[in-house]
Amino acid sequence: MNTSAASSAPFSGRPRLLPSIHGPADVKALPPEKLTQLAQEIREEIIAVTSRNGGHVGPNLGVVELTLALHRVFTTPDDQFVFDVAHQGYVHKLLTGRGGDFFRKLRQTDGASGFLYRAESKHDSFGAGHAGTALSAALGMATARDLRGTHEHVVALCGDAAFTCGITLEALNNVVSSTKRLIVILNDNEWSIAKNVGAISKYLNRLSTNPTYNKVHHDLEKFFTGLPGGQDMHRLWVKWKRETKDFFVESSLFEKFGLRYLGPIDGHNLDELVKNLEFASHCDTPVILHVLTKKGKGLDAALAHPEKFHGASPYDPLTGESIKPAVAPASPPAPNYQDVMGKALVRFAKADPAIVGITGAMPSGTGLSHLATECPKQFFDVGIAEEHAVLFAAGLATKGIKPVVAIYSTFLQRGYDPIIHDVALQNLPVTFCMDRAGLSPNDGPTHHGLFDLAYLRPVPNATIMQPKDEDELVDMMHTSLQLPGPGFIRYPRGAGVGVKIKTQPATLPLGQAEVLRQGSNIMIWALGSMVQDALALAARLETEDNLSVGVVNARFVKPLDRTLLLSHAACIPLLVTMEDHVLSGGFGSAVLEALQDSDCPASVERIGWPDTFVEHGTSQEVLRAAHGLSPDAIHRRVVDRWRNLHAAHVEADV
Ligand SMILES: Cc1ncc(C[n+]2csc(CCOP(=O)(O)OP(=O)(O)O)c2C)c(N)n1
Repeated sequence: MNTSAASSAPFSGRPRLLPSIHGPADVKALPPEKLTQLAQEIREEIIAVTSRNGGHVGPNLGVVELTLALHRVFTTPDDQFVFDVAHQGYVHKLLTGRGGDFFRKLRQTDGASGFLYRAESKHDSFGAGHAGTALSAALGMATARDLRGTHEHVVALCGDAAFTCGITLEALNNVVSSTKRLIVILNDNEWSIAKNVGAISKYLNRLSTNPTYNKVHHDLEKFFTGLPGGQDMHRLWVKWKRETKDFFVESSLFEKFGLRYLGPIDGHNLDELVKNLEFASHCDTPVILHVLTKKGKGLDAALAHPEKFHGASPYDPLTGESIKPAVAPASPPAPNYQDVMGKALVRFAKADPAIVGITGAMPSGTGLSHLATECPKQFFDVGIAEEHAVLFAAGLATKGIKPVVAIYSTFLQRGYDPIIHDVALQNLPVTFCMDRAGLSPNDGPTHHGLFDLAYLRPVPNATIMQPKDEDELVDMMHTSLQLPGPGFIRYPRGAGVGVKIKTQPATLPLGQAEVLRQGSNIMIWALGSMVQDALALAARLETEDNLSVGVVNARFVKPLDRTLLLSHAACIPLLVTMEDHVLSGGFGSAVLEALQDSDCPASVERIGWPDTFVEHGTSQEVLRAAHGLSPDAIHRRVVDRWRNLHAAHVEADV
């Protein structure tokens, strides 16, 4: 099947099967000999759709047989599958009535989400987008089943990198004390987004490749379960192993946690998968099936470049090359914020060996791969372990190391307690680079970085900044690295503005905003990525509405430039705040609080995201329009507010 792009050659001429799969019952009804053809059609569909829309190519191509086997043995929605991250749920979607046009609009407005959602289908028993949640959630569901006295199966599907998450290990620690019936699938493809890291990953590798363990274990397992009263004999064997302290046959780590270990199992062999899942479904102890899969199976480019094809932008399925825009841009595209951050960190780290970078399994996504290549000793990938990343940084900082923790805004939510309890309370100098602050349009609500200001603003000792462009990002990193306590820098996904980056970064005066344009009717206080929009809005208000509009680049959310703010409030009739963040607790809230605290009555129009989870969508523009944040909608709101204000003033005068 490893043709360049899963060609249908072996089955050409046969009627296609996928269009007749409308739900799990159709999968079950298919004769076994047709499953290989169905698997191939699924791969073709995934490649066709992701090559156009982008998406999680490798993870899904790797679980085609596994998902088919799950639907052959179990029956959703009665039985429940909990997918970790849920980025590998495309096959499940195709088998549960979400194929056709809905799937072809994957990650687009009105199309299938790239993750699983309870609201999208009754076959999605639990939603996700962040890693490491499946085992805990599944354990909760299994325990609820036991409490309610029902009998459905609960299956947790976890990637090998999920076992680098503390939550997974916390759940593992609780399995046997919570339930007797839980099926855990360890989908081991040896990759996180990058190559999986850490001791557990090495252990899994030993477990799957140690021929002695496998052979002896497998043969004995087969022998005991094959005896009359197999389950009882198996129990005896497990007991004997425990009592002989694994002297003859080493137990897997999972057996030490009380789970029965089955494997390793070839994750592309449907018969073997079905047999093992059927066996697991009859076990009266929690079971873990160690399934070996190939990330990207069926697409040569994905097999050759697992990291790129973990989550890919649109690509040519034959060459694997990313698809460039049809019309070449007039000027070279601006670099991505992540690369600017990564390259700046290399410069800082080369100049100061005390500077280190920490990522939670996302070296490329955060731009830290530059540091990994250039200064490997100053680079740490701690796995999907954001809580640990923050604490690890705190520990480093106590010894004079200057850690830069690069974590997406949404994933830093995992590190909240150590941010308060360990970093901020002890006022430790740790710099946080929070990429993807703002929307992550195709990914949706699990990935939008819309809450970080609200969760960081109340934290004492925190300095919070957002740059207006990539040059200011470097200035902010430089500034943060000199702070006595924690500095948080948020910036959006994607390309910068295209400005030149100074050779020598500037130290920004703490808590000082920058006036970019003067105005006497309206002053727009814009944060970071909204500064360009604010400048465009100001120009439009001037030309179309004859208003004098100024723009401030706020730079700091905390400490806020109160002096400048109060001076504006004293003489400018309308203030507008603009931020790529929810309104609750965000930048506009900080402005309102500052004005209120100074008893300064001012009219403020706040522009930001509403109090709702923003769905996935085709683009920023589409989602902004859907939530009243398109440039036209913002312009209308500001003009309306100005007119109302003006009308109120006139009324007051008469
Ligand atoms: C809390 C959190 N941190 C980081 C990520 C980004 N992320 C998405 S998938 C992934 C790797 C998952 O690897 P694994 O569980 O082994 O599944 P695979 O993709 O290999 O099938 C990471 C790090 C995330 N989704 N959630």
